[in-house]
Amino acid sequence: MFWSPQTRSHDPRGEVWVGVATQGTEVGDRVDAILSGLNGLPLHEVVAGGGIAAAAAVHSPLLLDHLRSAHDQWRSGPYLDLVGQDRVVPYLFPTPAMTGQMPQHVPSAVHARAGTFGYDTMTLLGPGSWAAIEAAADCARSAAEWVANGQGRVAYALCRPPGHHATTAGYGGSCYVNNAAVAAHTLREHGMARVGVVDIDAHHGNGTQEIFWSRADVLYGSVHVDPGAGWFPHYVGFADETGSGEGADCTLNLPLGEGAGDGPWLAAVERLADWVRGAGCAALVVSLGVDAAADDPESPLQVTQAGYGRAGALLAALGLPTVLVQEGGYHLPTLGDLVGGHLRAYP
Ligand code: SP5
Ligand code: ZN
Repeated sequence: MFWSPQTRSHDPRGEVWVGVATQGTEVGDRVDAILSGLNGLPLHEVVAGGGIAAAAAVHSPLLLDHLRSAHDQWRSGPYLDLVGQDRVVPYLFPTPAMTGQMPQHVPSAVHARAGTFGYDTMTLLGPGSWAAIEAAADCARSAAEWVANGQGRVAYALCRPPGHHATTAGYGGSCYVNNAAVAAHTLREHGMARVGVVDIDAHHGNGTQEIFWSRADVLYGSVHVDPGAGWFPHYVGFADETGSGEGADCTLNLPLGEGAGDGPWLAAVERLADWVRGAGCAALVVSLGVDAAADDPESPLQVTQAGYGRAGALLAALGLPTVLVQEGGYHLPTLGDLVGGHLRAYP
């Protein structure tokens, strides 16, 4: 496993959800809850600095600049006095509804610019956020390099904050930089001809899908709760999204109805594994969210801990060099066992 203590330093403090300031769910305590389930896994050194350099291959430099600088600008702007809180939160978004066909400007005022890159009101930037974002990307990068260099076949990156909702030029869904895309890019860079990304987080990984949408060298497949039933990310993650251009048929979405448990969920994981096998992938990235678990507060799926273990066995049976990247999972009492149980299925 690859983990850095800096991943604790991001404290979003809260989320603004449908107009209400709610307690944040993507909290630093998640790190310790996960670590408690990983006793005995050897800890490898995370090389600092490579993560964001690799992220620049899959993200817009403007997004990375914004993430790096926005909180400092907020702190040195009038916001502490004016609004009385120190987290960067967008309030206005340049969607087509507002700007139509007109050219879009990137505002210099940070409370406005935040809406250019941040696409929801739940994904805040605080004083330690950038350090954690960097550390999470470094974990993914180091894990992928370790696998690509043949030092081991399976590596787990305990990334926090998570990444699969981060798009080429946007952040949201508690995600800032796409750690799974960093891992996939790294494996490609080391000559793995084709990389399959399998996303078993309860939510659709719209960011990863968008990043690789038109590419044939990285496949994206996901099982998740049906966004059409009212679940984040709402606009993306439907079964008719299959990729475009060279990436045609390189995206596979398997949305499940609310309340789906081990039976349909494992059947979908098996389909994703078969799809990756049939496509001749040379390496695998698993977006390991454990929020599909029954007692998770953020999704209505009903997967058991045994189900997460069984999913690990299905993916391990591919026999591919594999990088697992931590995504969501919010029920602190069971988080460690869910992640640990999944990882222990890999030989
Ligand atoms: C990485 C990941 O799992 N991101 C999930 C983002 C979805 N967040 C949506 C939050 C919706 C409302 N949460 C309200 C909490 C009340 N229990
Ligand atoms: Zn999730």
